[in-house]
Amino acid sequence: MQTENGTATHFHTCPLCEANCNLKLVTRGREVVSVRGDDDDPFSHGFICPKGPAVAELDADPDRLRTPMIRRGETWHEATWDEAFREIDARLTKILAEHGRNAVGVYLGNPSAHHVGVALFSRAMLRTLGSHNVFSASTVDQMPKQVSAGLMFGTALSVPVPDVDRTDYLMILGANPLVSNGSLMTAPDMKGRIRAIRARGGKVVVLDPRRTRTAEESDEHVFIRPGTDALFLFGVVHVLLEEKLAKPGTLAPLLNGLERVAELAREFSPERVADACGIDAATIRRLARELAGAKTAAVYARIGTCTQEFGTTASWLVDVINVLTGNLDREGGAMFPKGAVGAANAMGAPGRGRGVKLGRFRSRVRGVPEVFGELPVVCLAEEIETPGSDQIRALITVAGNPALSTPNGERLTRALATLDFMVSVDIYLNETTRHAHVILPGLSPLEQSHFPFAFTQLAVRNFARYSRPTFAVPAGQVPEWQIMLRLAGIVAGQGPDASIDALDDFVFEQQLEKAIGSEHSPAYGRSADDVRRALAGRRGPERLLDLMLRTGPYGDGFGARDGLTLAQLEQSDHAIDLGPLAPRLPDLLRTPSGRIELAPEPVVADVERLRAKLAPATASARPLLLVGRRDLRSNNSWMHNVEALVSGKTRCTLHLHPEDAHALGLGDGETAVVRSRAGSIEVPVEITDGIMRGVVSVPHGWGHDQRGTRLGVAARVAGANSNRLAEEDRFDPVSGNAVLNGIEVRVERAAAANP
Ligand SMILES: Nc1nc2c(c(=O)[nH]1)N[C@H]1C(S)=C(S)[C@@H](COP(=O)(O)OP(=O)(O)OC[C@H]3O[C@@H](n4cnc5c(=O)[nH]c(N)nc54)[C@H](O)[C@@H]3O)O[C@H]1N2
Ligand SMILES: Nc1nc2c(c(=O)[nH]1)N[C@H]1C(S)=C(S)[C@@H](COP(=O)(O)OP(=O)(O)OC[C@H]3O[C@@H](n4cnc5c(=O)[nH]c(N)nc54)[C@H](O)[C@@H]3O)O[C@H]1N2
Ligand code: SF4
Ligand SMILES: [Mo]
Repeated sequence: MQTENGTATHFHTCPLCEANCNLKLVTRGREVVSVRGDDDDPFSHGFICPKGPAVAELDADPDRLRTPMIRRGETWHEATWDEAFREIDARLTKILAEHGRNAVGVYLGNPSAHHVGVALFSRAMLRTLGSHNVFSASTVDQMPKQVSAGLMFGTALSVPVPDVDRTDYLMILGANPLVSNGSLMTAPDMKGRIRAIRARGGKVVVLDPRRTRTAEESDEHVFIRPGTDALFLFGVVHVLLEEKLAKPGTLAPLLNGLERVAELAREFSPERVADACGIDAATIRRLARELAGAKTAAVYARIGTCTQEFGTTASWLVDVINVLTGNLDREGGAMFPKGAVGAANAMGAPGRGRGVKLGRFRSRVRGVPEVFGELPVVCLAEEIETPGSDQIRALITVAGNPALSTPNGERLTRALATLDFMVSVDIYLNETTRHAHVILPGLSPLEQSHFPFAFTQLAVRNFARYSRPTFAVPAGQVPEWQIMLRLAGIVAGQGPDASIDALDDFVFEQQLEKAIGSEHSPAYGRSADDVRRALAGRRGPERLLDLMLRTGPYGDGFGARDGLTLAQLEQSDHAIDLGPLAPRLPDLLRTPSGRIELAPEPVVADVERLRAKLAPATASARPLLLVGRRDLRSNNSWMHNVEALVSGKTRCTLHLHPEDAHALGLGDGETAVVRSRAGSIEVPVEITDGIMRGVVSVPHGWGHDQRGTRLGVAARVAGANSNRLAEEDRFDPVSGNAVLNGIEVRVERAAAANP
């Protein structure tokens, strides 16, 4: 929409976090004049956080890379795309020829999940490469939840989300959605939603070792000792069964393994877990009764319960409780969204499937099992360092900063420096990409289209929204889906100039076969030629998206019925509302049994390890435990180069309880050294009673003081990398997920800084 003063209005989904707010942008030429929330969007209703407007500064950031870069020694040179791809081809092809596929590793970072082009086309690159050494940010994040959901319901994204807009009781563990804006729960404006629960007479309870902003908005906050959620949740299960409060109702005929759960829960009485959790038994019993007694209730848990010692067990127990209280799949409980595209639980035969298989291969050095086709990132450094066949000699990183975001950042940093060759697809020269030999820059978010590919499968209300690019792709830049395909061409041995069109067609044809081949597809029976013709004007992500939308659960089946098409979404500046969550059982299940596996074998087998936690510990023998936290103006490691977000108070501080500070002789603002088995960092102390005694907190994603980066703003507010304290030998054995919370640390005054 163009106006007389030369400005234009555009709408674009904010790509920064899972909330997927719609932004209303006013532009003049290539400049963004203002960014606001889109009041007319039926999904985000005008909500944005302070990071939304920062998309404009990210777009304008002079440090953001716009040209491919090649490094010779310590010096970076700007290169043409052809030069960059020729360099990659020459060096990767040689390594592949001499050492085989596993010699090339890949790391996919978090933003790859927020970019439809990367999300759809990185798979082609990975499949063509065929390396076992694929890693991602998922194993420093949500993998435990995906494993537990996969085992219980049959696909890795069958993750129940709390029906926040209708629930009467919400229990939140290890999540701070007022600051993070929610994860595995796409729900803009959680503050408004929590207030609404309370306004309609409901209750919100938060269990967290910190009194978070979410806790402050809630009815009750309970401090919980890090890493003990599985014990607490077992305590709740114990009470539900012992006091005969469990009432799975209509779910009962769908359950396998209820007896096994009851057996396991027997020894985890509230009285036995209380001490370890730091929560008295009476409180655990009361919370269990409240959950059972509420008209509707949902238990929701996130990062704090995933990135810890018992990540899968805790994630599993959350849904066991949702089942036992009869709240799974019912309005106001924990429900399954129905994603508009790509939802494996909405495709193929309903009600039964192949389920998930884990551990189909193992990492070379430590023998850690694979999860959903990738290896845990805690194994990355050793796979680079350890000589032998299948040693990683070359690495491709895509939208990731593992040097800051994964355990033992110092060791990984050293390992990256030893690689024979490294390519990074990224928008910054940062702590990770400085080790690359070639950097291929992605685009500004405003120069590309957007579709919340994974997140329509995780939203608290079903919706679809497509954003056209606000700005055209600048001359001489390349969309990331094409970068993925050119890399695919190289690893396929087709050289640096393989035809993008041919590769794009190849990816499309494979998807086409899947999309119309199943008798359950709404487009079943359409000829491939009809579909090709219908999509003739489209290429790349848009062609795939249109195909997936139209053959998805809301799609028009290419004329078979009334339904969604990409053309419809393109015509709408705002989201298309697809209604409140609706019950989906039993059709959603893809387990081989066609039932909910309430006691999946790999999870049950790990309960033994949890039992060891029941042994009483004396308070004095309890070490300080480190947890993380997030700041509203931060986004993992990579939005720290935006002045508007990092100005003001120092954010990378050590939260310390006043009594712990007193015992350690540390004052507010003094510099502390924090040490773990992996390493040490120095951070300023911030004394606060908002943290549990015996627990300290440092946010992750900082540590921008490393040489050879191009982050003018971030380097001034460097902070320290908390992941130098995270230990690469501690992970949740079921999912391979790293332990980032509940790390034993020692804290003392820094000698140099405070003589
Ligand atoms: N201690 C501790 N560590 C944690 C966590 C924690 O809670 N505590 N949280 C973990 C979690 S949840 C996550 S998701 C991970 C994140 O781990 P990573 O994904 O490895 O790290 P990010 O900080 O998200 O880095 C994103 C990278 O993508 C680049 N980038 C941004 N936009 C684009 C784009 O459009 N295209 C391309 N090609 N690149 C882009 C950025 O420059 C940056 O290099 O960190 C984890 N690490
Ligand atoms: N502002 C901002 N927003 C973000 C991000 C960001 O970096 N900054 N990152 C995005 C990403 S990638 C993700 S995955 C999401 C994550 O979103 P959330 O899961 O909401 O993550 P956090 O805000 O880190 O909240 C985790 C909470 O767990 C608590 N905790 C730590 N250990 C334990 C424990 O053992 N038990 C319990 N019960 N609690 C514990 C911490 O104190 C913290 O309050 O946020 C996303 N949104
Ligand atoms: S909450 Fe903030 S960062 Fe997340 S999508 Fe909305 S505006 Fe963007
Ligand atoms: Mo994440």
